[in-house]
Amino acid sequence: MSGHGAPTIDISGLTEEGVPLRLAIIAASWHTQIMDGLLDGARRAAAEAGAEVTEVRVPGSFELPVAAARLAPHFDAVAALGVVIRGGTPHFEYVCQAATSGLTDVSVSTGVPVGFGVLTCDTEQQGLDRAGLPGSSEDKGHEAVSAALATAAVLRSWTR
Ligand code: DLZ
Repeated sequence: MSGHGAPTIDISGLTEEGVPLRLAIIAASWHTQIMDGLLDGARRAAAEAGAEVTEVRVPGSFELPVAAARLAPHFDAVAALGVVIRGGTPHFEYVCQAATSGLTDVSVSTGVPVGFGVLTCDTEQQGLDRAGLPGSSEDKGHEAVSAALATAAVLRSWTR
């Protein structure tokens, strides 16, 4: 999977009706430099959309789903950010699988969009390339928030 073919999501007009979307950004704490880039991008996207933001930190990506499950009912959208880098044991697969299926479950069971900003990388360089830092080719924190808020706006327009 590559970033080729990604859509441009216009989030600038999401608060036109004057009611800001409430967004929870949940961030794991591993791999600080990459995570700082993801968080910056996530905050930038939230500001562009005029969203009302709450930030929550958890220790690792494994803890993202439980935090998302508790927060989702109180927000219009959630963005989950994590950085998992492959090591020498199968631990990587278990953490990635738990985060991915856990966050999917939360999104589908609550009906609250969860933006997937969890990087699952073979190397630290792959994470740096996607972190929205100077020199990165992709900005996955911004992408995760944009996708969650754009989806929340569509759902809000259908459920008023
Ligand atoms: C244990 C662990 C390892 C080895 N690697 C990562 C990682 O690369 N990224 C990440 O977000 N978390 C990692 N963790 C921690 C787990 O997500 C979790 O916090 C612990 O297993 C405790 O439940």
